[in-house]
Amino acid sequence: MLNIVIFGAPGSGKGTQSDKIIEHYKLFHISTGDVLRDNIRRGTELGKTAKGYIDQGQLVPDELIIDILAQVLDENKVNAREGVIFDGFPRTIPQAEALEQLLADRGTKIDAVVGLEVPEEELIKRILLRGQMSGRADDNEETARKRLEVYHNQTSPLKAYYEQQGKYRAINGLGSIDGIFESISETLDSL
Ligand code: B4P
Repeated sequence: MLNIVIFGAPGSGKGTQSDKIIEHYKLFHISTGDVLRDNIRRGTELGKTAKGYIDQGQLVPDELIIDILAQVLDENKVNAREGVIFDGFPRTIPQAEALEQLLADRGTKIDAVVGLEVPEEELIKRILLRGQMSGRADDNEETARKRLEVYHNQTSPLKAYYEQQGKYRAINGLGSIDGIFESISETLDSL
């Protein structure tokens, strides 16, 4: 069983690389961003609450996202699967601690954290490009800069958190999508 977290700033390629990792390693994909956007599309109570935060470039509160994650883990019986890739979760230290507990309760753990490292101006460029194509409300310049600020303040401390546990694996997130995937697979195959 291989459980990994794909970690990085907004626009670093988490969703893009997750698709390739899932296909190759047959992992089960959990993207908290996708779960939230699906709820927004369906107009659920959760979606209405989440939209307010996402459109402002803020994180959805920890309690809410941790409950959602617990629900997704149980609905999909993840402890009986070959492995899971967590995409966009955890994004804060309390979320990381909760994930550790949720997995321990189910008899499993995180094996590695793949950190996609990309310079800030490239991140903004990618987000704006995606905004033009997808029309995602949070993919405009003002919100993108806010998301990056939130990332630096609340999410980036997780790098040191996982380094201390010896689980962090840095990947250069600049270059072709296939080239980056190759670096990721070399890392995962060496685990
Ligand atoms: P997410 O859906 O996770 O959005 P994201 O951080 O922008 O990453 P995403 O996966 O979509 O983008 P990617 O880097 O793949 O979260 C959205 C919002 O939901 C958050 O801001 C937050 O409000 C909320 N949320 C989600 N999880 C939460 C949590 N745990 N706690 C609290 N709130 C939470 O790709 C970006 C673009 O780059 C793509 O268009 C792609 O085509 C392009 N790209 C990828 N690789 C490339 C490459 N090598 N070269 C050039 N372009 C590339």
